[in-house]
Amino acid sequence: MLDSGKIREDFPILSKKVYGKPLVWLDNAATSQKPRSVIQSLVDYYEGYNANVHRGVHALSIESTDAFELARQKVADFIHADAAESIVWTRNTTEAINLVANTWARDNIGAGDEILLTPMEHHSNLVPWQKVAQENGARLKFIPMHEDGTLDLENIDAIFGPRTKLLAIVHVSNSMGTINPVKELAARAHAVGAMVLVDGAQSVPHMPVDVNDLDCDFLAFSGHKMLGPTGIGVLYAKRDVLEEMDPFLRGGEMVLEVWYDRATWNALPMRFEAGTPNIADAIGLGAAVDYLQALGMENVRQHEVELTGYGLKRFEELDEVVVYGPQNPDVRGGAILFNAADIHPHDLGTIMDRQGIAIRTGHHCTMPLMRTLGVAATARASFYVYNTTQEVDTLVDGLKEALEYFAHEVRGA
Ligand code: 7TS
Repeated sequence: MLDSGKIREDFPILSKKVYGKPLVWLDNAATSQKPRSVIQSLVDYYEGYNANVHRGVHALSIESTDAFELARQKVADFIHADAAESIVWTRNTTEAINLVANTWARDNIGAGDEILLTPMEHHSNLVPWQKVAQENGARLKFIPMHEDGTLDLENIDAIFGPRTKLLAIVHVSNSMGTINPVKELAARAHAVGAMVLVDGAQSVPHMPVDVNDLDCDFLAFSGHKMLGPTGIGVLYAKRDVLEEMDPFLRGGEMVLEVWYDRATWNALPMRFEAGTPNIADAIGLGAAVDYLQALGMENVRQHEVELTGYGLKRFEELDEVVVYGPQNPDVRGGAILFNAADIHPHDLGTIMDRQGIAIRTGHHCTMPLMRTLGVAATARASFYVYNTTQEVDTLVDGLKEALEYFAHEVRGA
Protein backbone atom coordinates (compact mmCIF):
# COMPACT_ATOMS: atom_id res chain seq x y z
CA MET A 1 0.00 0.00 0.00
CA LEU A 2 1.18 3.53 -0.73
CA ASP A 3 1.49 6.12 2.00
CA SER A 4 0.39 9.09 -0.08
CA GLY A 5 0.77 11.44 2.90
CA LYS A 6 4.47 10.60 3.05
CA ILE A 7 4.85 10.61 -0.75
CA ARG A 8 3.47 14.16 -0.85
CA GLU A 9 6.49 15.39 1.15
CA ASP A 10 8.68 14.51 -1.84
CA PHE A 11 6.79 16.89 -4.16
CA PRO A 12 7.62 20.55 -3.44
CA ILE A 13 4.79 21.90 -5.60
CA LEU A 14 2.12 20.13 -3.54
CA SER A 15 2.59 22.56 -0.66
CA LYS A 16 1.66 25.43 -2.98
CA LYS A 17 -1.51 27.44 -2.35
CA VAL A 18 -3.78 28.53 -5.19
CA TYR A 19 -6.13 31.43 -4.39
CA GLY A 20 -5.20 30.83 -0.76
CA LYS A 21 -6.33 27.18 -0.89
CA PRO A 22 -4.08 24.11 -0.84
CA LEU A 23 -3.41 22.90 -4.37
CA VAL A 24 -5.41 19.77 -5.26
CA TRP A 25 -3.73 18.44 -8.38
CA LEU A 26 -6.22 16.27 -10.28
CA ASP A 27 -4.86 16.86 -13.78
CA ASN A 28 -2.38 14.01 -13.77
CA ALA A 29 -3.48 12.62 -17.12
CA ALA A 30 -2.25 15.88 -18.67
CA THR A 31 1.01 15.89 -16.72
CA SER A 32 2.22 14.67 -13.34
CA GLN A 33 4.09 16.65 -10.71
CA LYS A 34 7.80 15.92 -10.08
CA PRO A 35 9.49 14.62 -6.95
CA ARG A 36 12.53 16.36 -5.52
CA SER A 37 14.82 13.51 -6.67
CA VAL A 38 13.90 14.15 -10.31
CA ILE A 39 14.38 17.92 -9.97
CA GLN A 40 17.70 17.30 -8.19
CA SER A 41 18.91 14.95 -10.94
CA LEU A 42 18.56 17.82 -13.43
CA VAL A 43 20.47 20.19 -11.14
CA ASP A 44 23.18 17.55 -10.60
CA TYR A 45 23.59 17.11 -14.33
CA TYR A 46 23.85 20.81 -15.17
CA GLU A 47 26.01 21.65 -12.16
CA GLY A 48 28.18 18.56 -12.15
CA TYR A 49 28.71 16.89 -15.52
CA ASN A 50 27.01 18.77 -18.36
CA ALA A 51 28.60 17.54 -21.61
CA ASN A 52 27.45 16.16 -24.93
CA VAL A 53 27.14 12.37 -25.18
CA HIS A 54 28.82 9.74 -27.32
CA ARG A 55 31.53 12.04 -28.65
CA GLY A 56 34.12 13.10 -26.13
CA VAL A 57 37.09 11.36 -24.63
CA HIS A 58 37.07 13.81 -21.75
CA ALA A 59 35.85 13.00 -18.27
CA LEU A 60 32.58 14.94 -18.36
CA SER A 61 31.45 13.45 -21.66
CA ILE A 62 32.16 9.96 -20.35
CA GLU A 63 30.18 10.74 -17.19
CA SER A 64 27.20 12.19 -19.06
CA THR A 65 27.20 9.33 -21.59
CA ASP A 66 27.22 6.78 -18.76
CA ALA A 67 24.32 8.49 -16.96
CA PHE A 68 22.37 8.91 -20.21
CA GLU A 69 22.78 5.24 -21.15
CA LEU A 70 22.06 4.10 -17.59
CA ALA A 71 18.73 5.95 -17.81
CA ARG A 72 17.97 4.08 -21.04
CA GLN A 73 18.68 0.78 -19.27
CA LYS A 74 16.41 1.78 -16.36
CA VAL A 75 13.56 2.50 -18.78
CA ALA A 76 14.17 -0.81 -20.59
CA ASP A 77 14.03 -2.69 -17.27
CA PHE A 78 10.92 -0.78 -16.22
CA ILE A 79 8.91 -2.12 -19.18
CA HIS A 80 10.79 -5.47 -19.22
CA ALA A 81 12.37 -4.88 -22.62
CA ASP A 82 15.05 -7.43 -23.51
CA ALA A 83 17.62 -4.84 -24.54
CA ALA A 84 18.35 -1.14 -24.02
CA GLU A 85 18.78 -0.90 -27.83
CA SER A 86 14.99 -1.21 -28.08
CA ILE A 87 14.54 2.12 -26.29
CA VAL A 88 14.60 5.17 -28.57
CA TRP A 89 14.41 8.59 -26.91
CA THR A 90 11.82 10.93 -28.36
CA ARG A 91 10.26 14.18 -27.10
CA ASN A 92 6.99 12.53 -26.08
CA THR A 93 4.36 9.94 -27.03
CA THR A 94 3.29 12.04 -30.00
CA GLU A 95 6.77 12.05 -31.51
CA ALA A 96 7.21 8.32 -30.85
CA ILE A 97 4.03 7.54 -32.81
CA ASN A 98 4.98 9.94 -35.60
CA LEU A 99 8.34 8.19 -35.85
CA VAL A 100 6.62 4.87 -36.57
CA ALA A 101 4.13 6.51 -38.95
CA ASN A 102 6.93 8.17 -40.94
CA THR A 103 9.18 5.12 -41.12
CA TRP A 104 7.72 1.66 -40.67
CA ALA A 105 4.16 2.57 -41.71
CA ARG A 106 5.18 4.68 -44.71
CA ASP A 107 7.23 1.74 -46.04
CA ASN A 108 4.96 -1.17 -45.10
CA ILE A 109 1.35 -0.03 -45.46
CA GLY A 110 0.04 0.03 -49.01
CA ALA A 111 -3.08 0.69 -51.07
CA GLY A 112 -6.14 -1.12 -49.72
CA ASP A 113 -4.43 -2.05 -46.44
CA GLU A 114 -6.17 -1.39 -43.13
CA ILE A 115 -4.99 0.39 -40.01
CA LEU A 116 -7.11 -0.70 -37.07
CA LEU A 117 -7.82 1.83 -34.32
CA THR A 118 -10.37 2.38 -31.55
CA PRO A 119 -12.89 5.24 -31.22
CA MET A 120 -11.14 6.44 -28.05
CA GLU A 121 -7.70 7.26 -29.49
CA HIS A 122 -5.94 10.44 -28.44
CA HIS A 123 -5.35 12.69 -31.48
CA SER A 124 -1.69 11.59 -31.26
CA ASN A 125 -2.67 8.06 -32.21
CA LEU A 126 -5.15 9.09 -34.88
CA VAL A 127 -3.94 12.07 -36.88
CA PRO A 128 -0.56 10.49 -37.88
CA TRP A 129 -2.46 7.45 -39.24
CA GLN A 130 -4.81 9.70 -41.21
CA LYS A 131 -1.73 10.98 -43.07
CA VAL A 132 -0.41 7.46 -43.74
CA ALA A 133 -3.85 6.40 -44.98
CA GLN A 134 -4.17 9.44 -47.26
CA GLU A 135 -0.67 9.13 -48.71
CA ASN A 136 -0.53 5.36 -49.11
CA GLY A 137 -4.16 4.71 -50.06
CA ALA A 138 -4.85 2.72 -46.90
CA ARG A 139 -8.06 2.72 -44.86
CA LEU A 140 -8.64 3.49 -41.18
CA LYS A 141 -10.95 1.02 -39.48
CA PHE A 142 -12.37 1.37 -35.97
CA ILE A 143 -13.18 -1.40 -33.49
CA PRO A 144 -16.76 -0.83 -32.30
CA MET A 145 -17.35 0.39 -28.74
CA HIS A 146 -20.12 -0.23 -26.20
CA GLU A 147 -21.90 2.69 -24.56
CA ASP A 148 -19.92 2.18 -21.35
CA GLY A 149 -16.67 2.91 -23.21
CA THR A 150 -15.42 -0.68 -23.47
CA LEU A 151 -14.63 -2.23 -26.84
CA ASP A 152 -17.30 -4.39 -28.47
CA LEU A 153 -15.39 -7.52 -29.45
CA GLU A 154 -18.36 -9.72 -30.26
CA ASN A 155 -17.54 -9.82 -33.97
CA ILE A 156 -13.82 -9.89 -33.44
CA ASP A 157 -13.28 -12.35 -36.32
CA ALA A 158 -14.72 -9.83 -38.76
CA ILE A 159 -12.52 -7.04 -37.40
CA PHE A 160 -9.14 -8.55 -38.21
CA GLY A 161 -8.49 -9.69 -41.76
CA PRO A 162 -5.78 -10.24 -44.34
CA ARG A 163 -5.71 -6.49 -45.10
CA THR A 164 -5.06 -5.52 -41.48
CA LYS A 165 -1.48 -4.29 -41.40
CA LEU A 166 -1.39 -2.42 -38.10
CA LEU A 167 -3.33 -2.33 -34.86
CA ALA A 168 -2.62 1.04 -33.19
CA ILE A 169 -4.39 1.10 -29.86
CA VAL A 170 -4.48 3.07 -26.64
CA HIS A 171 -3.76 0.88 -23.61
CA VAL A 172 -5.64 3.08 -21.11
CA SER A 173 -7.99 5.78 -22.38
CA ASN A 174 -6.97 9.26 -21.19
CA SER A 175 -10.60 10.33 -21.36
CA MET A 176 -12.74 7.50 -20.01
CA GLY A 177 -10.12 5.42 -18.23
CA THR A 178 -11.00 2.26 -20.17
CA ILE A 179 -8.28 -0.40 -19.99
CA ASN A 180 -8.23 -2.16 -23.35
CA PRO A 181 -7.43 -5.90 -23.67
CA VAL A 182 -4.23 -5.14 -25.54
CA LYS A 183 -2.60 -8.53 -25.04
CA GLU A 184 -5.55 -10.46 -26.51
CA LEU A 185 -5.90 -8.03 -29.40
CA ALA A 186 -2.15 -8.16 -30.12
CA ALA A 187 -2.39 -11.94 -30.44
CA ARG A 188 -5.29 -11.52 -32.89
CA ALA A 189 -3.36 -8.95 -34.88
CA HIS A 190 -0.26 -11.12 -35.09
CA ALA A 191 -2.37 -14.09 -36.21
CA VAL A 192 -3.26 -12.16 -39.39
CA GLY A 193 0.30 -10.89 -39.83
CA ALA A 194 -0.37 -7.33 -38.57
CA MET A 195 1.92 -5.27 -36.36
CA VAL A 196 0.88 -3.79 -33.03
CA LEU A 197 1.55 -0.30 -31.68
CA VAL A 198 0.41 0.44 -28.14
CA ASP A 199 -0.11 4.00 -26.91
CA GLY A 200 1.09 3.57 -23.34
CA ALA A 201 0.91 7.24 -22.33
CA GLN A 202 -1.65 6.45 -19.61
CA SER A 203 -0.64 2.87 -18.77
CA VAL A 204 3.15 2.91 -18.30
CA PRO A 205 2.94 5.58 -15.54
CA HIS A 206 0.12 3.84 -13.68
CA MET A 207 0.45 0.05 -13.78
CA PRO A 208 3.01 -2.69 -14.40
CA VAL A 209 3.61 -2.92 -18.15
CA ASP A 210 5.61 -5.79 -19.65
CA VAL A 211 6.27 -5.50 -23.38
CA ASN A 212 7.07 -9.20 -23.67
CA ASP A 213 3.82 -10.17 -22.01
CA LEU A 214 1.80 -7.76 -24.20
CA ASP A 215 3.88 -8.85 -27.19
CA CYS A 216 3.51 -5.43 -28.79
CA ASP A 217 5.87 -4.42 -31.60
CA PHE A 218 5.87 -0.75 -30.56
CA LEU A 219 5.07 1.02 -27.30
CA ALA A 220 4.99 4.82 -26.99
CA PHE A 221 4.94 6.84 -23.76
CA SER A 222 5.89 10.20 -22.22
CA GLY A 223 8.24 10.96 -19.32
CA HIS A 224 6.25 13.95 -18.07
CA LYS A 225 3.20 11.84 -17.18
CA MET A 226 5.28 9.49 -14.99
CA LEU A 227 6.98 11.96 -12.61
CA GLY A 228 9.69 12.76 -15.16
CA PRO A 229 10.60 16.00 -16.94
CA THR A 230 8.83 17.38 -19.99
CA GLY A 231 10.53 17.00 -23.35
CA ILE A 232 11.50 13.34 -23.01
CA GLY A 233 9.51 10.38 -24.29
CA VAL A 234 10.10 6.83 -25.37
CA LEU A 235 9.54 4.62 -28.35
CA TYR A 236 10.07 0.96 -27.52
CA ALA A 237 10.29 -1.30 -30.56
CA LYS A 238 11.24 -4.93 -30.97
CA ARG A 239 14.86 -5.06 -31.95
CA ASP A 240 14.41 -6.90 -35.24
CA VAL A 241 11.69 -4.43 -36.26
CA LEU A 242 13.94 -1.44 -35.51
CA GLU A 243 16.80 -3.07 -37.47
CA GLU A 244 14.65 -3.09 -40.60
CA MET A 245 13.38 0.48 -40.25
CA ASP A 246 14.68 3.50 -42.11
CA PRO A 247 15.84 6.47 -39.99
CA PHE A 248 13.26 9.17 -39.20
CA LEU A 249 15.44 12.30 -38.84
CA ARG A 250 18.90 12.56 -40.40
CA GLY A 251 22.08 14.34 -39.33
CA GLY A 252 24.70 13.89 -36.64
CA GLU A 253 24.71 10.97 -34.15
CA MET A 254 22.65 8.67 -36.38
CA VAL A 255 25.37 8.01 -38.96
CA LEU A 256 28.25 5.58 -39.12
CA GLU A 257 30.14 6.87 -42.16
CA VAL A 258 29.40 9.85 -44.36
CA TRP A 259 30.55 10.81 -47.86
CA TYR A 260 29.49 13.90 -49.79
CA ASP A 261 26.80 11.95 -51.61
CA ARG A 262 25.74 9.25 -49.15
CA ALA A 263 25.89 7.90 -45.61
CA THR A 264 25.51 4.69 -43.65
CA TRP A 265 23.57 4.35 -40.44
CA ASN A 266 24.76 4.01 -36.88
CA ALA A 267 23.90 1.08 -34.63
CA LEU A 268 20.64 0.94 -32.66
CA PRO A 269 19.24 2.96 -31.03
CA MET A 270 21.37 5.95 -32.15
CA ARG A 271 20.15 5.43 -35.73
CA PHE A 272 16.88 6.97 -34.57
CA GLU A 273 18.36 9.75 -32.45
CA ALA A 274 19.67 12.39 -34.84
CA GLY A 275 21.34 15.43 -33.27
CA THR A 276 22.16 16.16 -29.65
CA PRO A 277 19.57 14.33 -27.58
CA ASN A 278 17.72 15.60 -24.53
CA ILE A 279 20.42 14.38 -22.16
CA ALA A 280 19.30 16.08 -18.94
CA ASP A 281 15.67 15.03 -19.21
CA ALA A 282 16.54 11.44 -20.14
CA ILE A 283 18.59 11.30 -16.93
CA GLY A 284 15.65 12.90 -15.11
CA LEU A 285 13.33 10.21 -16.46
CA GLY A 286 15.76 7.61 -15.11
CA ALA A 287 15.35 9.21 -11.67
CA ALA A 288 11.54 9.11 -12.07
CA VAL A 289 11.73 5.39 -12.91
CA ASP A 290 13.83 4.84 -9.75
CA TYR A 291 11.14 6.61 -7.72
CA LEU A 292 8.30 4.53 -9.22
CA GLN A 293 10.27 1.28 -8.86
CA ALA A 294 10.80 2.04 -5.18
CA LEU A 295 7.04 2.51 -4.73
CA GLY A 296 6.32 -0.65 -6.73
CA MET A 297 4.03 -0.46 -9.76
CA GLU A 298 1.57 -2.99 -8.28
CA ASN A 299 1.15 -0.60 -5.34
CA VAL A 300 0.77 2.39 -7.67
CA ARG A 301 -2.01 0.56 -9.52
CA GLN A 302 -3.71 -0.56 -6.30
CA HIS A 303 -3.69 2.98 -4.91
CA GLU A 304 -5.44 4.26 -8.04
CA VAL A 305 -8.00 1.44 -8.03
CA GLU A 306 -8.90 2.44 -4.47
CA LEU A 307 -9.01 6.19 -5.16
CA THR A 308 -11.04 5.73 -8.34
CA GLY A 309 -13.42 3.31 -6.63
CA TYR A 310 -13.88 5.80 -3.80
CA GLY A 311 -14.32 8.66 -6.28
CA LEU A 312 -16.91 6.82 -8.37
CA LYS A 313 -18.83 5.92 -5.22
CA ARG A 314 -18.85 9.52 -3.98
CA PHE A 315 -19.87 10.78 -7.43
CA GLU A 316 -23.09 8.78 -6.99
CA GLU A 317 -24.14 11.41 -4.43
CA LEU A 318 -24.21 13.99 -7.21
CA ASP A 319 -27.65 13.62 -8.78
CA GLU A 320 -27.07 15.76 -11.80
CA VAL A 321 -23.64 14.46 -12.71
CA VAL A 322 -23.12 12.02 -15.59
CA VAL A 323 -19.97 9.87 -15.44
CA TYR A 324 -18.69 8.37 -18.69
CA GLY A 325 -16.69 5.18 -19.13
CA PRO A 326 -16.66 1.82 -17.34
CA GLN A 327 -17.89 1.89 -13.75
CA ASN A 328 -15.83 -0.95 -12.26
CA PRO A 329 -12.51 0.46 -10.95
CA ASP A 330 -10.79 -2.92 -11.42
CA VAL A 331 -11.02 -2.63 -15.19
CA ARG A 332 -10.30 1.06 -15.62
CA GLY A 333 -7.57 3.60 -14.98
CA GLY A 334 -7.60 6.53 -12.60
CA ALA A 335 -9.48 9.14 -14.62
CA ILE A 336 -13.09 10.14 -14.00
CA LEU A 337 -14.76 11.84 -16.96
CA PHE A 338 -17.98 13.67 -16.21
CA ASN A 339 -20.46 16.41 -16.92
CA ALA A 340 -22.47 18.27 -14.27
CA ALA A 341 -26.05 19.14 -15.17
CA ASP A 342 -26.05 21.83 -17.86
CA ILE A 343 -23.03 23.64 -16.46
CA HIS A 344 -20.44 24.10 -19.16
CA PRO A 345 -17.28 22.15 -18.20
CA HIS A 346 -15.17 25.30 -18.59
CA ASP A 347 -17.34 27.13 -16.05
CA LEU A 348 -17.09 24.15 -13.75
CA GLY A 349 -13.31 24.05 -14.16
CA THR A 350 -13.08 27.75 -13.33
CA ILE A 351 -15.18 27.36 -10.17
CA MET A 352 -13.04 24.39 -9.09
CA ASP A 353 -9.87 26.36 -9.81
CA ARG A 354 -10.96 29.10 -7.39
CA GLN A 355 -10.96 26.40 -4.72
CA GLY A 356 -7.44 25.29 -5.61
CA ILE A 357 -8.66 22.18 -7.47
CA ALA A 358 -7.05 21.58 -10.87
CA ILE A 359 -9.19 19.46 -13.19
CA ARG A 360 -9.10 19.39 -16.97
CA THR A 361 -12.01 20.48 -19.11
CA GLY A 362 -12.59 20.32 -22.84
CA HIS A 363 -12.22 17.49 -25.35
CA HIS A 364 -9.02 15.98 -23.86
CA CYS A 365 -7.52 15.63 -27.35
CA THR A 366 -10.21 13.07 -28.17
CA MET A 367 -12.62 15.16 -30.26
CA PRO A 368 -14.07 12.23 -32.25
CA LEU A 369 -14.79 10.41 -28.95
CA MET A 370 -16.63 13.45 -27.59
CA ARG A 371 -18.82 13.38 -30.72
CA THR A 372 -19.48 9.67 -30.17
CA LEU A 373 -20.47 10.41 -26.57
CA GLY A 374 -22.73 13.18 -27.88
CA VAL A 375 -21.06 16.00 -25.95
CA ALA A 376 -18.96 19.00 -26.97
CA ALA A 377 -16.81 18.90 -23.87
CA THR A 378 -16.43 17.17 -20.50
CA ALA A 379 -14.60 17.61 -17.20
CA ARG A 380 -11.98 15.14 -15.99
CA ALA A 381 -10.34 14.41 -12.65
CA SER A 382 -7.31 12.13 -12.88
CA PHE A 383 -5.32 10.63 -10.00
CA TYR A 384 -1.75 9.64 -9.18
CA VAL A 385 0.44 8.40 -6.34
CA TYR A 386 0.23 11.55 -4.20
CA ASN A 387 -3.55 11.98 -4.34
CA THR A 388 -5.59 11.17 -1.26
CA THR A 389 -9.20 10.31 -0.42
CA GLN A 390 -9.42 13.71 1.31
CA GLU A 391 -8.68 15.34 -2.04
CA VAL A 392 -11.46 13.30 -3.64
CA ASP A 393 -13.73 14.61 -0.86
CA THR A 394 -12.61 18.18 -1.58
CA LEU A 395 -13.47 17.66 -5.25
CA VAL A 396 -16.89 16.14 -4.60
CA ASP A 397 -17.77 18.78 -1.99
CA GLY A 398 -16.63 21.48 -4.42
CA LEU A 399 -18.83 20.00 -7.14
CA LYS A 400 -21.80 19.92 -4.77
CA GLU A 401 -21.32 23.61 -4.01
CA ALA A 402 -21.01 24.43 -7.70
CA LEU A 403 -24.20 22.53 -8.50
CA GLU A 404 -26.06 24.35 -5.75
CA TYR A 405 -24.72 27.71 -6.86
CA PHE A 406 -25.84 27.13 -10.44
CA ALA A 407 -29.21 25.77 -9.38
CA HIS A 408 -29.98 28.85 -7.26
CA GLU A 409 -28.12 31.76 -8.75
CA VAL A 410 -28.06 31.01 -12.43
CA ARG A 411 -31.15 28.96 -13.05
CA GLY A 412 -33.11 30.62 -10.25
CA ALA A 413 -34.38 27.28 -8.95
N1 7TS B 1 -1.80 9.35 -25.84
C1 7TS B 1 -2.54 9.44 -24.71
C2 7TS B 1 -3.39 8.29 -24.30
C3 7TS B 1 -2.46 10.59 -23.94
O1 7TS B 1 -3.18 10.66 -22.82
C4 7TS B 1 -1.65 11.67 -24.36
C5 7TS B 1 -1.62 12.97 -23.62
C6 7TS B 1 -0.89 11.50 -25.52
C7 7TS B 1 -1.00 10.34 -26.23
C8 7TS B 1 0.06 12.55 -25.99
O2 7TS B 1 1.10 12.69 -25.08
P1 7TS B 1 2.21 13.83 -25.31
O3 7TS B 1 3.10 13.70 -24.13
O4 7TS B 1 2.86 13.50 -26.59
O5 7TS B 1 1.47 15.12 -25.36
N2 7TS B 1 -2.80 13.25 -22.93
C9 7TS B 1 -3.19 14.44 -22.40
C10 7TS B 1 -4.35 14.59 -21.67
O6 7TS B 1 -5.14 13.67 -21.43
N3 7TS B 1 -4.46 15.87 -21.28
O7 7TS B 1 -3.40 16.54 -21.73
C11 7TS B 1 -2.59 15.66 -22.43
